[in-house]
Amino acid sequence: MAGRWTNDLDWKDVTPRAALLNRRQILAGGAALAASGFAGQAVAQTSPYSTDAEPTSFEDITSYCNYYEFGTGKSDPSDNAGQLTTSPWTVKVDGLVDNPGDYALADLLDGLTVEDRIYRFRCVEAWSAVIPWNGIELADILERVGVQDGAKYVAFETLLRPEEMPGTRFPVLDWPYREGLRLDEAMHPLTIMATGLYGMPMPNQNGAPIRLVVPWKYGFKSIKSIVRITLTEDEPPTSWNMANAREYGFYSNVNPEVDHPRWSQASERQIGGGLFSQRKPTLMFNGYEDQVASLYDGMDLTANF
Ligand SMILES: Nc1nc2c(c(=O)[nH]1)N[C@H]1C(S)=C(S)[C@@H](COP(=O)(O)O)O[C@H]1N2
Ligand SMILES: [Mo]
Repeated sequence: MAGRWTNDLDWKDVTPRAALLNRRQILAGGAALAASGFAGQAVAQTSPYSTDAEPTSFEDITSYCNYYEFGTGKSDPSDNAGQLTTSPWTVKVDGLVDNPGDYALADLLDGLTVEDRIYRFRCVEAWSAVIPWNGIELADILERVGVQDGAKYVAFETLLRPEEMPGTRFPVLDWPYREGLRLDEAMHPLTIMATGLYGMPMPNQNGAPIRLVVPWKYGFKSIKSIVRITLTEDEPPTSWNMANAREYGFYSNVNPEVDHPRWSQASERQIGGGLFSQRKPTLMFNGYEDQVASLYDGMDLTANF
């Protein structure tokens, strides 16, 4: 089988072509990628879940990153993640599931539909981007492994491999990086496991070979390079919450009305716009309010930040 995630083409080989991609080509990307033999049968249609905002350039998305396992500077991931071995890749699935096991990534994803999803992306640090992801709905993967009654949360873990991840030699966070979602958030069709962006395999610095994307939550919820998925009854511990519970809640839904203790969340700076680009207002649930607000009916979003 020839799924996109099994492709061993290095993203660096295709950067010049990527830099030329414009939005029309992204939308026509299905045909173009199929013609290039790149993406097998799994190339998608334009999704109703996609924004029509102009995507941030490939160059900006791949050079301004947060991936603390490779260092805390914005260019550390692009400088240091090239050495990460992403194949073979095994994902452990455990906890309250019918089919637990250590899955080769290609087996876990085999036959599932890879969709193009152009999503707004908002970091808790108040920068933002528009990213054309390629990914599989997490719900499809969870259905495959069989969620058992009693499961209420999904926990995720990132690879911890100090030989290849220089940042993990420092106790910046309690490694491995851990994140979690409530099961209904995980099952929401906006929630994807991304295997690529701009129609290319996921660049290492953006979380190769597979990372979570939850577009209505602050970016740190979108955990990279996932090696473990656990279905649990109790809310799982999460890295940023463990590091500073006062500043980083479990939910971390984008909310312009609830400020971070050290800065306002009312507006954001879109990356790639240059030093003097204007800030724009941050939207409730990052603009996904119509789709996700009902998940939080009756919840106090200030207390459950
Ligand atoms: N494993 C891991 N996942 C991570 C991070 C990290 O440091 N380690 N940073 C998070 C943060 S703070 C953000 S904003 C996004 C950044 O994703 P990007 O670099 O692809 O834009 O990844 C998130 N996922
Ligand atoms: Mo972030």
